[in-house]
Amino acid sequence: MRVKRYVVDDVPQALPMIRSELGQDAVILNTKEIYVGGFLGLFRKKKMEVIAAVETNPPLPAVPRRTGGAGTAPARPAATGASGTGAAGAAPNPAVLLQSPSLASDAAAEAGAAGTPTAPLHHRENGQADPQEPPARPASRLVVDQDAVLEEIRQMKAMMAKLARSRELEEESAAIAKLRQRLTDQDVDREWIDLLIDKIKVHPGYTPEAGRETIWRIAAEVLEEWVNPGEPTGIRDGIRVVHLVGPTGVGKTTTLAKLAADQVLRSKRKVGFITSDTYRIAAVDQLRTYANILNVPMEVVFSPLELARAFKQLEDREIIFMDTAGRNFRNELYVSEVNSLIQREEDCDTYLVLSLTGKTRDLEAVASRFKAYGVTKVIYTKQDETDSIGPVLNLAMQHNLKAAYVTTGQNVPDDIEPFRSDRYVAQLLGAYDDD
Ligand SMILES: Nc1nc2c(ncn2[C@@H]2O[C@H](COP(=O)(O)OP(=O)(O)OP(=O)(O)O)[C@@H](O)[C@H]2O)c(=O)[nH]1
Ligand SMILES: [Mg+2]
Repeated sequence: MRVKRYVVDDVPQALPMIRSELGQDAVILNTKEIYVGGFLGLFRKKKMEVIAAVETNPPLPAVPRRTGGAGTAPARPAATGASGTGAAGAAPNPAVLLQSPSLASDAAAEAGAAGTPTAPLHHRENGQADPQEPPARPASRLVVDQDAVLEEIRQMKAMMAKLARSRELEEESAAIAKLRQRLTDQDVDREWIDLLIDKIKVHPGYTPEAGRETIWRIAAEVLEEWVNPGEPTGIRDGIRVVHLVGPTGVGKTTTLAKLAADQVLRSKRKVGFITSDTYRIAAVDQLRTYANILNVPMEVVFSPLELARAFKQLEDREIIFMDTAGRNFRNELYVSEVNSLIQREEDCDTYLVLSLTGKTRDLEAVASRFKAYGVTKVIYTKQDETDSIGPVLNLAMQHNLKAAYVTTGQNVPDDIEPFRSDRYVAQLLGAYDDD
């Protein structure tokens, strides 16, 4: 056997040299990265070391040749069946030369372990493994390699999906891209933006060339349908008790005063107040001030047990507004506490009060807690303090929470209006020609 070492830039560069020097029957026994040249360990160049060999012994006449090639050399026996055949076994299969470097070196290593002719020469000459040679690859490494390949395939798939998505985004028309930007700025969740754009693209009025005006019109149509409560959400005529619940400082007491003033001044109903907010020192006084201004009676309750007494005191009232303490309603305990105060009869309504200045994720956390207790209507406050009103859409989509009122300032009773989906959507989308 003739063994030759080549130092090349890459394995393909060695192939013609091996073929011309060792012939068509040569096999690559091993490849590895090496560093050559340089000075004091610096500026060394990366090269590939390729060990190739060709069988020089006469062929065994009994073994038939499997593939074509030089014509006289017999085929290399299979690694498993040829264990112990020794150097005189057979010539290597020329096809090995065409394998990828890593596969060829793997094959060499495996064959080396089995003692086949593709093992390095000195392995077979003295019967002992050279301590400098890497040990034959164990089966467990094959499994590890397989896992690595699978992982690479998975990563490639994820990358392709990402590329496809970014390609889609690139191909989106300027008008759709503008809409996406507008809704992102409004804090609308990505999930609903994607869904909206999918809906727009299947709308009969849509064409890929559609300009902003058309896109905005279709978007408004879809969004209005999404946020439309479907049924009246404001205080109906037959309602007798209205509870306001919600986190600290969102404007519950102020909003209660606004709603009560509307009932007293516009609907001419007899109104009463109950407050259970004995938690904050000034809370009772705050509501009492509004009660005095509107000239309505007020009861204070310290526990759910006192509710019956309070309702009895206010039995001549046509509608009773009940204020509750603002608490950290991310805490389940506080939510269940306030819910023990809520009347559940047909003629009772509960509104969750949420400030639009809150972070979407916090609003969603509180909303999902109250939703578990059957609260479905929301009063959004402090719209005057923010430009982004996307959370209204997010909560409508995510938790099916219906907007009932929007408050737009501190003035009692003026700064409140019933929620209107068309007005909301117009504000959310802004003008289509805004730049
Ligand atoms: N800018 C603005 N401020 C508001 C609005 N509604 C209420 N506020 C103000 O928000 C602050 C808190 O209002 P409250 O009504 O006391 O809030 P609350 O939810 O009852 O507070 P707690 O009872 O302490 O939980 C007050 O300064 C209000 O004037 C609104 O729509 N816009
Ligand atoms: Mg309050």
